[in-house]
Amino acid sequence: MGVLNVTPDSFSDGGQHDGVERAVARGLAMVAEGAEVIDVGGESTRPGADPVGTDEELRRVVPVVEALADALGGSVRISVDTRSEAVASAAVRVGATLINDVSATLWPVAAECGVGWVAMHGCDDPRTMQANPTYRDVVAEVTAFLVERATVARAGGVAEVWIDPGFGFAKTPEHNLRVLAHLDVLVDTGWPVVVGTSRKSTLGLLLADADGVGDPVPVDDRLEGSVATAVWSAAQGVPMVRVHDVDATVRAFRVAFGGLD
Ligand code: HH2
Repeated sequence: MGVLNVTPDSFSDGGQHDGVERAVARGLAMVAEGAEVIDVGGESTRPGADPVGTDEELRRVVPVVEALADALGGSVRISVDTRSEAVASAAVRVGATLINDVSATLWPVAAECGVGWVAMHGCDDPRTMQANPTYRDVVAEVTAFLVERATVARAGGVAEVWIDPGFGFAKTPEHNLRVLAHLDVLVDTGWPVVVGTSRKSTLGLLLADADGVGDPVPVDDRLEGSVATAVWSAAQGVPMVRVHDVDATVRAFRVAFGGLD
């Protein structure tokens, strides 16, 4: 899943894909690099981000999904990364077939529209989610939350349900690493898992440690961490990773998984 943020303020690619033409070009480039899903998002949910009004989010997302769907002609899926019911259903009307829902609440829209749904853990409110994340057992609690959400959605009529532990959402770096180390627990639930570690700050900390420097490495210097954690996730049985750097990830996957029969 390639990330296409059409926002001015996303933490790693904000403002880079402004305008429908530039956004579509980036989406098509990711398809050429090997992405099988393009995830279009019009609201940053980075820690501390303010919510975007529905009208503005619609204005950013819908024309891009529509133009991309036209250009792709159904060969590659489009997902819409949103917490808004209105944006999710508008995006589906113009060609999205997957609702990537960091709020884990929008399954009724997916049921009504007959599309897939990703339930992510941890994003109740980006303004406060990093204030003091506390768990007794982060892996067990995240898993229980996601299985409950998935079960409710399936019973409510969503045929295609994915679960995502929400790396970087309402979690300390230690929580993130614990979740990552125990992805097998999520995979063993039987629900298909999505993981999005790409360019996130926990990787900046790990890379700083690896480099022996004090401060987290900046967001544009986290490629190895992004690729390594994507490969790790896939090796644990995760069938979809959400990444900004599609080319590097696909190349790494070819080496890691495409070798001997
Ligand atoms: N992470 C982000 C956004 N959406 N969706 C899923 N399913 N999983 C994730 O881990 C996830 C997500 C945050 O990353 P990004 O879109 O790059 O940044 P921003 O929220 O600043 O736009």
